[in-house]
Amino acid sequence: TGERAYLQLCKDILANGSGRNDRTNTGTYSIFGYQMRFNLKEGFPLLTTKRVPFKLVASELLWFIKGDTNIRYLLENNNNIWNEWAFEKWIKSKDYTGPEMNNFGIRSQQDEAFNKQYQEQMTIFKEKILTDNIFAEKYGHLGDVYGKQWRNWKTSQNNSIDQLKNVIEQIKHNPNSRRHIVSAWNPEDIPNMALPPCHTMFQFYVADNTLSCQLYQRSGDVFLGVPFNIASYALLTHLIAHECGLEVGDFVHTLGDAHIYKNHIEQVQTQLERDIRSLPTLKINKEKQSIFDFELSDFEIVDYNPHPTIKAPIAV
Ligand code: UFP
Repeated sequence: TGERAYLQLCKDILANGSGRNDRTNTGTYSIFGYQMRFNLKEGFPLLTTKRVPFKLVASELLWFIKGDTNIRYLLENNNNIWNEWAFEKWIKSKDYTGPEMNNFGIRSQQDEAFNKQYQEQMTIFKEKILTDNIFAEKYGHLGDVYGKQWRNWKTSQNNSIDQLKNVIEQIKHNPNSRRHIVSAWNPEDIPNMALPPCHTMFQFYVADNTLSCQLYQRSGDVFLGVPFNIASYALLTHLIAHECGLEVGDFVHTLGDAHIYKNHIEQVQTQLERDIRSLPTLKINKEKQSIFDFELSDFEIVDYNPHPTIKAPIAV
């Protein structure tokens, strides 16, 4: 199964990864170029060797699909995965007057007193994003990240391109096309993004009434990010197949820099000791057709009985 391929990726990195320093100063073991294949007919690829939070995957994907780039929607859905990136912009702004928060990612892990201050400031920040419209407009945006590029790519002529809508139309009307591509990598906009897109571009492929998807991910945090990314693109493939009246085929996950952070090694080892269980299945509300109409309550994961969550610090 695909999960075996994921665990093999972890083993390969531990065995052969180069020790490299990285932007976050955490340090990684990394390899370059790797491919995993998940047959979506075998079940929904949420890892079973640790719990992967499907609700967070789904609300983030709906946020991309809406073309939204403001963390407010995520917070309204109790999704905290992008907070650090928005918070970073806030603490660097001239409006921020709280205690100095430089390098909060690393320092909050090393210094308990600092961590307490950081948690306090983060709580205040989240509350303001949720309740203060003007503040949310100013500090909730992450820049021209995924949602913007997928739904509203700005052209040099000042038009906008809805890549997601276009690709769905093409899948429906010209399924054999070899050009079913959505790109989040917009070189001109990179300087305006909180984080340059990790999942850089994806392509669809239709054969025998079946929809497959391949993702090129330039950079993958294999312990924390990648399990999430797998589930997200599997869900996207299901939704588009649903709208187009196609079966689901494979999700092919191609990675550029595939790395395990040095402070995730023990967690990975714990996970590798666990046995793989049977995959859950995804149920989608059949009353709805268009990918643009779905809400969180339209999806359900059934028969998911994973091993417990494994906690690990995120590198910011
Ligand atoms: N990362 C992922 N998946 C994602 C995402 C981020 O693995 O969906 F948004 C990780 C990869 C890397 C870090 O560890 O976040 C991004 O850092 P950089 O831009 O330096 O590659």
